[in-house]
Amino acid sequence: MRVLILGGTTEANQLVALLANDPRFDAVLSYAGRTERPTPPPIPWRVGGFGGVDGLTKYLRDQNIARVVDATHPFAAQMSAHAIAACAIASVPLLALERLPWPRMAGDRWIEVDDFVAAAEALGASPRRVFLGIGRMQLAPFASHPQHFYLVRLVDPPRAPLPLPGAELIVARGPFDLAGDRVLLVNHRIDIVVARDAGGDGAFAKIEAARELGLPVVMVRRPLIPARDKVETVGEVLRWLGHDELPAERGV
Ligand code: 3Y8
Ligand code: NAP
Repeated sequence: MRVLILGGTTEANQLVALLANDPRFDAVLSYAGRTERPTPPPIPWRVGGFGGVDGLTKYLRDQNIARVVDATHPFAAQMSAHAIAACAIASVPLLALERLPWPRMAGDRWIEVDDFVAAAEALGASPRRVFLGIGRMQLAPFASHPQHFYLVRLVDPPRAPLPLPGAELIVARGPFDLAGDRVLLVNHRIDIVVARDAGGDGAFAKIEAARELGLPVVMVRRPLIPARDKVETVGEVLRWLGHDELPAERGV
C-alpha cells in the first residue's frame, strides 16, 4: 500500500521507523525543505513543496498514493489545509496524527496569545530578557520591540541577517531536554519565554524549565485547521493503516 507521510516532526519519524520494516507498506516521507539537512528516514523520501493543492493532487494520482498521513506540526496549517483539499479531490483517505496541546500545570505562568504580533506586545514596555524558542520564521514582529534582549534558537545558522540585529543566537536542533534548557535560561538570565503550543515532547523542555524557574511563558495558540479525521498516537495510525482490506490483487 502506497502511503504518503507529511512529516517534519518527531511523531512522523516514529511512525516512519515502524512502517519501514512492514512489507505491506510502500511509504514515502515528505519534508518541506525548511532545514538544510533534514533527518534522512529509513524509507524513500522527498523534499520541497508540492505546488499547492493542484500539485499535491497531481502527486497523489501520479504516485498512486492510497493513504495520506498528515504528521506535520500543529502550526503547519497551510500544509494541513492543502492535504484536506487534495485528498478530497483525489478521493484518497487522509488521517492526521495531531499531538495534544500541552496541559497547563500548577505553577505554569502562561500568557496565551493568538499570534506572534500579540506575543511581541505581551512582553510589555519595560526591557526584558526574552528567550524566543519559536524558530526563524516568526521573528519579524519582535523587531518592533527593540528594548528587549532576545536569545533566539534556530535549527540552522541564518543564511540572511535576522530581523533582530541585536539578538544572541543559539543554533541547535531538538528534541531538547529539561536540564539543557534550564541551564540555558539560567545562564542567559532569561526572565520570560515565548513558545508555540506545539505539543509533543521535542519542544516541551523550555516550558518545563520555565515552570521550575517560575518564569512566565507567552504561549502562542495553534492556528485553526479545517476538520479532518485525526488521532493522537502512532499506534492509532498503524491501526488505521492496517485495518483496511488490502486490494484483492495484493491479497495473495
Ligand atoms: C524541517 C526536520 C526529530 C524531529 C525534531 C517536534 C520536535 C525538535 C521542537 C525550540 C523550539 C520550532 C522548530 C521545533 C521543534 C522537533 C522536531 C521540532 C521548534 C525539524 C525539521 C524541520 C523543522 C522545521 C522547523 C521550522 C521551525 C520549527 C524549529 C529536520 C528539525 C521552533 C517549532 O529554520 C527554519 O526555517 C525552521 C523552521 C518550521 C519553525 C519556524 O517558524 O522557524 N521547525 N524542524 C521540516 C521540513 O522541512 O518539512 O530538519 O530533520 C523538526 C523538528 N523540530 O525528532 O528529528 O517534533 O516538534 N522546530 C516550534 O515548536 O515552535 C524548536 O527551539 O525550543
Ligand atoms: P506550512 O506553513 O503549513 O506550509 C507552507 C508550505 O510548505 C505548504 O503549503 C507546502 O508547500 C510546504 N510544506 C509544508 N510542509 C510540507 C511537507 N511536509 N512536505 C512538503 N511540503 C510541505 O508549513 P510550515 O509551518 O512552514 O512547516 C514546514 C515543515 O516544518 C513541515 O513539515 C512541518 O511539519 C515542519 N515543522 C514545522 C513547525 C512549525 O512550527 N511550523 C515546527 C516543527 C516542524 P506547497 O503548497 O507548495 O505544497
